[in-house]
Amino acid sequence: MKAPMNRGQTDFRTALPASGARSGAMRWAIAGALLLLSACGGGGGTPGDTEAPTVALSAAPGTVAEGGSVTLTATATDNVGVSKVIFKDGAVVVGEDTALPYTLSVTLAAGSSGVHTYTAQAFDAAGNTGVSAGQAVTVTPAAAQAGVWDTSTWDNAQFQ
Ligand SMILES: [Ca+2]
Repeated sequence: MKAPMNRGQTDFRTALPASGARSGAMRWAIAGALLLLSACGGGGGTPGDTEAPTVALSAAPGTVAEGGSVTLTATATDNVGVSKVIFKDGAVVVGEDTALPYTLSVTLAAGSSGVHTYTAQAFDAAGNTGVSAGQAVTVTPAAAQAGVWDTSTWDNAQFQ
């Protein structure tokens, strides 16, 4: 029973060399991922760093019309070093920055009117994270800023 099964496997690999190569590459990728994971678990060069970064966020302007943009600026510090800062609008990640200064420009699309609460989350190399307080930005509908009918002009046109 064993001999025919072994021969069957050999035939399969010979017929599909690409498949064998791909699984080999996958195994290599998995080994690499495991190495990365173990490196992170070891503290990323700073064993025992359990201190989370602190981060503060500012957002300007505080009120913007749809189609406009808001600049988010985070100030983050860590006992070892900040590796990246991600920016969130509510629970949605809107971007990240890995180098100083930690900033992001967010464009408010049509239909996004309302109050948006932004937060910044800072990470260090050991995976500790700190989250800023929320910064509220009010987005006004585009119609309230432009494109409103000037009825006094309209009435004049009717009378003339
Ligand atoms: Ca730290």
